[in-house]
Amino acid sequence: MSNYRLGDRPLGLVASAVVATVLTVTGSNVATASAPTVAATTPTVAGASSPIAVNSYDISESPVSGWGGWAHVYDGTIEDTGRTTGPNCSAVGTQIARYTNGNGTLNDGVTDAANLDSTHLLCLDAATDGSLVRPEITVRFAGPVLVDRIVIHGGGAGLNIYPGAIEAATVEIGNAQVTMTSAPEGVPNDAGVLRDDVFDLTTTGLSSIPTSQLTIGNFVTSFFGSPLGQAAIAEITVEGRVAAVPIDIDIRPASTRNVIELSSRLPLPLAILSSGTFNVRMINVATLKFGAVGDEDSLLGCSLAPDINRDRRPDLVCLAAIRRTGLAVGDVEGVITGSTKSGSNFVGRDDVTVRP
Ligand SMILES: [Ca+2]
Ligand SMILES: [Ca+2]
Ligand SMILES: [Ca+2]
Repeated sequence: MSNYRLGDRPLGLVASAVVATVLTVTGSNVATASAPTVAATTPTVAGASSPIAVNSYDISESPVSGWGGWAHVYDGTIEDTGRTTGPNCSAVGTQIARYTNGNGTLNDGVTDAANLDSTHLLCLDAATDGSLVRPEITVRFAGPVLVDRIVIHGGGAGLNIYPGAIEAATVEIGNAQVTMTSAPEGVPNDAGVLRDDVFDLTTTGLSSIPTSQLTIGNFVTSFFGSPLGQAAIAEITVEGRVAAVPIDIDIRPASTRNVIELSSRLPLPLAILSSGTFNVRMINVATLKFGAVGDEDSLLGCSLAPDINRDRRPDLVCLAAIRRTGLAVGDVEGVITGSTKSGSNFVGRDDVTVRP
């Protein structure tokens, strides 16, 4: 434990910390580095949580690469905030920059770099101007998703205390913010602290908000209970589900009242309507579910229909067994869900009046 000198805020702690790719920030306050290869993983299983590719990220305030002997790369815009790291961060006078619209160390697929290169060290303490450095990291996705889990990988750099030091943070999705503690995960660092920090959003309302980006900030870090004004992040990975795209449906196409009589033995007709952005020919019919919440196995069959709503686009008409829909007196809408042949999820809703 003598390697961990908390009192004097050690630098990288690895003597051979060679800064492989140091971004040089010039008088124009903008610098770039070569683009890393980003592995794109797109979930295909409806309803199951799987990796979501991070397509770009921002960091609102961060010391530039090379701070404390830690190096990172970033191919977006790096602007000088005019502030520098203060006496409570390990390297006084290092420029604090704003990173926007790029890819780099935090999404290059390398989660456990064995040295200080490829790990981004953040400052969480006061700048030389006396006010706190408050890094907020925004990660973006290719399309709307429901985020279940965020993993902040601390990296594998030996003999240092920063990987896994995050204890809590505030996660923001849409207009909602939740401050939560993280769960330790992964392999231990040399101090015995698990290197990764996991934020499980499934216990919050955040995982039900479709979003193309999230922001994480207000980081709280510690080392065995002592405050620690820095955080090492080698990678941020996200797991979640592709959010369903809304489509138009028409329950009982011949009627605007959409009365459903639970005692009726007749099948309930409903139409899935094409639009300028959705073609019913792309539907994987085997995935369709319809009922009170949209996961009911109630459909007896579907067939492509001539144009139901007279917009010159083909529609799909399905018949549902009412008793299998889960609909009950008092319900006010019916929901259909499904996937296209290419794996995109969709959801359609229409008003209903349910009678005994
Ligand atoms: Ca990485
Ligand atoms: Ca109708
Ligand atoms: Ca139509």
